[in-house]
Amino acid sequence: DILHYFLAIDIGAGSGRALLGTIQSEKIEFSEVTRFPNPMIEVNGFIYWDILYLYIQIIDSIKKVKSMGIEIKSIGIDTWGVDYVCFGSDGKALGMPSAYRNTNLRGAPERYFGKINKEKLYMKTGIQIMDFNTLFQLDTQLHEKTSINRVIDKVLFMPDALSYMLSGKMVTEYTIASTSQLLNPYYRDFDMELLESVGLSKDNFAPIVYSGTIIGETNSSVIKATGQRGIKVVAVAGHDTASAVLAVPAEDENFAYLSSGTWSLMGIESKQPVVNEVTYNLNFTNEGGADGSIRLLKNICGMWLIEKCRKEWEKERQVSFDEIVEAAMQAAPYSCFINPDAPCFANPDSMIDSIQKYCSDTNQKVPETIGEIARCIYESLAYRYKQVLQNLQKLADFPIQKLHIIGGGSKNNMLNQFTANAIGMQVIAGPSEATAIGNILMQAKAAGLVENKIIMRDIVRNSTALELFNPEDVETWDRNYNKYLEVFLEDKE
Ligand code: LRH
Repeated sequence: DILHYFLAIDIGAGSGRALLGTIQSEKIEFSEVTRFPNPMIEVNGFIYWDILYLYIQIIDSIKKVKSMGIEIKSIGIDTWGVDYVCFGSDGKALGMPSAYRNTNLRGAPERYFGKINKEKLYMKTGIQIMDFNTLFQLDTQLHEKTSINRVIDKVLFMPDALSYMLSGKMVTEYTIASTSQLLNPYYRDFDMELLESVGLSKDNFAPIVYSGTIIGETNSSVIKATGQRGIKVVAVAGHDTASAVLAVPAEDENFAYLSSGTWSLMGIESKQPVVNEVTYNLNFTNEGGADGSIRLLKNICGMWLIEKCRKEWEKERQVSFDEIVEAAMQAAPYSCFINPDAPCFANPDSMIDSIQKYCSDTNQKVPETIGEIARCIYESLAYRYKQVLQNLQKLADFPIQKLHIIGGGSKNNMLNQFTANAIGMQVIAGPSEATAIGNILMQAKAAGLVENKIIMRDIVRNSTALELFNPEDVETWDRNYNKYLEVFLEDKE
């Protein structure tokens, strides 16, 4: 058997990585090719993504693999959700793509509800209302009379845009499109009324394809730049969270997952969309899964809180994540709590100031040191997970017996233990590279090496070391949960 090499490009809203993977005798092996930053770049008060820089990172990773003497079978790209690039009828990009944390999106949903009311919109799409959903971004673009509006031919979501730059072929991959709030979750297709409401039609999007579809081959520009002959470009589960969920090392169906990175995405798998009064009031989302299942989940503000604080601490000196966790461990427990999802934490000028203001506004001890602030964040996250998990159990038609934590955040053993304590349930941590693994597995499927999700998950379990955390101190954690609830400010400004 010849060994096939798959190149997974996984780009989050902060950093990206390229991993090279192979699958052999029911095991996946992978190694990191490169890692690169993906900063939001502010120019004249507006934040952009640098799509050409991302393209160059992909080109460089192909070159690097080539210099190792390895032939790549295929390449697949996954990214964060909701953002997109607009193209003109000549196939050229219309400007730099806007980043979803732009403050011009504040209040965008409320303005949009004048067109289609909130409940009707939710019932049509089953998507959690968040300022930055593609629907609201496109509506804001229309409202602000952005100069490119008149010449938009196609809107491509971020992974599809990068695949197009590599292959010259345009597709709309289903999982990434499902983050847009433009799809009907039952038909898995665009909702015409929603498209019209933002001045677009189906012609403004490329045809929808499902994960595992081969889009084409790398084009002559890529061949010229890399010296590598044509490589297949595969539409993997383009939404990073969908790729991650595919790689949950679950043995059975009675689990919830937490994909932990800049965001904490907590949810369950469902065969059907769950869109009703309860999910509407809880603001749960129904995103598309890599295998056609539904990811019934909630976006929870995750490591963003720590990442932003760290940037501020680093103005004085270098502060590693290990140091932050160590300091948190030393700090006094249960001193103060925040609602990680309060709007004041979405993109504040200073995260530290915002956390301190939250605590003083709610008459709590105001955290000052790195350890105090980090402890406040980690404990509050653990309680937020408990709160969301309780709601998930109300929606699940099976008993949730364990929580799988995957993604970069799963390396934080202190938070894993806090989470197990708060939820009173076993936590299984790992793999931390779930997203890239899901990406590789989907390419392997396109190559005919693996058949379905069950086999994929067996492979993940066979190949990665998992860590178990059993609940401790449950009574104390339960008692302090009430304190968290008392200071829990709702998502209203
Ligand atoms: C996580 C993620 C999440 C989206 C957000 C914009 O990386 O894809 O699922 O909601 O980014």
